[in-house]
Amino acid sequence: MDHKLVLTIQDISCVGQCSLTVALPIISACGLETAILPSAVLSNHTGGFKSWTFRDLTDDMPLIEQKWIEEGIQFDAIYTGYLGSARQIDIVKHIFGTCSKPGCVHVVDPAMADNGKLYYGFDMDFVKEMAKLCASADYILPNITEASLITGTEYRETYDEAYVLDQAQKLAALGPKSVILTGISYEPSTTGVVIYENGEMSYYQHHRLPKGSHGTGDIYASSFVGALMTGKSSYEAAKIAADYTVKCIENTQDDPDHWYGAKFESVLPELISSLK
Ligand code: PXL
Repeated sequence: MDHKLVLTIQDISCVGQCSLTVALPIISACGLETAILPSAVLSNHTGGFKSWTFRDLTDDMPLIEQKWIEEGIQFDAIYTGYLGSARQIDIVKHIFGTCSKPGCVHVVDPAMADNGKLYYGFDMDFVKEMAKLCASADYILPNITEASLITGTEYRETYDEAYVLDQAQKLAALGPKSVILTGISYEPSTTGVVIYENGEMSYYQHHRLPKGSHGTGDIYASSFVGALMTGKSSYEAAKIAADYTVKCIENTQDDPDHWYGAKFESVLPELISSLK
């Protein structure tokens, strides 16, 4: 495998096992050089803690980009996660244009909502901008809440294959090469991921654990990027990432004190073996 340089753009939540503190170790563990562009620094994530600090780094982002342009630094892949504002989305689109090697893979996880609700601080203007970023990506990885917001269709807690196909087709019509829909569950005991590519939909189903964990979307997207950039197909990468995410949740579910994230670190060797 030749050496690959991956850039990931998202916040640093200092505590809470999400965004950059997940993406950097996971993608690095996959054997890929990982560069970061922090969009903000928070004391901890916004999903369940009482409060947090938020240092917005939006103004630094174009300055950092400019240095990379001057140095001729370009990336084999750019993966974006949680972004703090519509202006950051514009900056990211610009970076796609200036810092991509020819053939650079653009992966967008529109991390902004779950369980039928937008995360704290986001509104429909942000959703509109995120839809535009998805349009300029190669791979997008929304959950069903994010998909319904982006496509402007009704969010459903229970659904059938026709509903999921409709979401996937509408998302693909925006422009990405592949749509990976996460957390797709047709019956209570299982869940899975849908891969929609070249007009065809496939499904990888796996066991559903009774308790989810915060940050698993970031674990999923990071391990997907890791597997994809080590040469796996979209379907294989989607499957490897799903199996790894399940292991991370299994590794955490018996520890009630660990409510804020999933213990992904001690099962990293299993992710690495699945790439062989
Ligand atoms: O895991 C997504 C995420 C990332 N970053 C921050 C968050 C969240 C989800 O709540 O609050 C700051």
